[in-house]
Amino acid sequence: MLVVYGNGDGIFGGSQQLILQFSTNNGGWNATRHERDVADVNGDGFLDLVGFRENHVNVALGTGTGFGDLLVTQNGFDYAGGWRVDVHERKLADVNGDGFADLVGLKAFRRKFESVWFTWRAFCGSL
Ligand SMILES: [Ca+2]
Ligand SMILES: [Ca+2]
Repeated sequence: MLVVYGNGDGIFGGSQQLILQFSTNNGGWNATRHERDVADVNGDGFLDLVGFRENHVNVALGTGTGFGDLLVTQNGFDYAGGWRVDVHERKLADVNGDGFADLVGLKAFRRKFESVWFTWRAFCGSL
């Protein structure tokens, strides 16, 4: 994953690779099957990487200068669970206002709005 930091005046610097995972060559990510997004899932103010994989959701916590190891944080919302990049919407947003990004999904064929209150501490203890 590449990041280009902004200078605050609309000018961006050079790109930096902050993590090797979350790519086709490192982890087998496939853009037609696996959606990737950024959100602050643990409420520390740093954006984290979130990837919807074949059988689970991966998160790599952001540090401001890089990312930690990939964590498996959620079963479901994944390809095996019927979620398709070209059909279903998956978003990250703080739905319940607790400061932690939640997983929000829309499966059009079911006409049902699904969401998971992403309670980070419940998944990961006292990180
Ligand atoms: Ca974070
Ligand atoms: Ca939340």
